[in-house]
Amino acid sequence: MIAIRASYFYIPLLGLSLVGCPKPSANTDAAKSFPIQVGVEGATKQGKFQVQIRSIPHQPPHTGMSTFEYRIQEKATGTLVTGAKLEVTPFMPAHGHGTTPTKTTNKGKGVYWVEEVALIMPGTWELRTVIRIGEQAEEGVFPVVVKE
Ligand SMILES: [Cu+2]
Repeated sequence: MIAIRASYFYIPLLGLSLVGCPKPSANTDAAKSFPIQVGVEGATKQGKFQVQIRSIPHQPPHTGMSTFEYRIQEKATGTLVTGAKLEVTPFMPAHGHGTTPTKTTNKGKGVYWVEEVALIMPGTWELRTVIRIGEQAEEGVFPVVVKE
């Protein structure tokens, strides 16, 4: 009886070892695949923009470097906002400190990437975000709970 159980136990393990570990993906645009599920969603303070935020390599993000994808729509009409400039300041209100992302890119179709965001410790952070179109600007504060 013990021998039979042992054989059931080992067969799946052998199968796994043949599959092996996935190779780490290259850091290219093509390799960046954000989750389908939205991580954080909210409106800017005056209600002009509706924002959906997703993150890689983890959602919710882990301590370390993350990339956030913003998808921005006009809240009233649902129109994708294509011509905006984003200024994102990650801030940890409980500790009074933040960090600065190094790269923000307009990817078109209402999608913007905020890359190389250093979330240096776990806990509740805010993505303090200014969305600017020409002379107009509106701020949104989007909370993110960062894991270990
Ligand atoms: Cu902190």
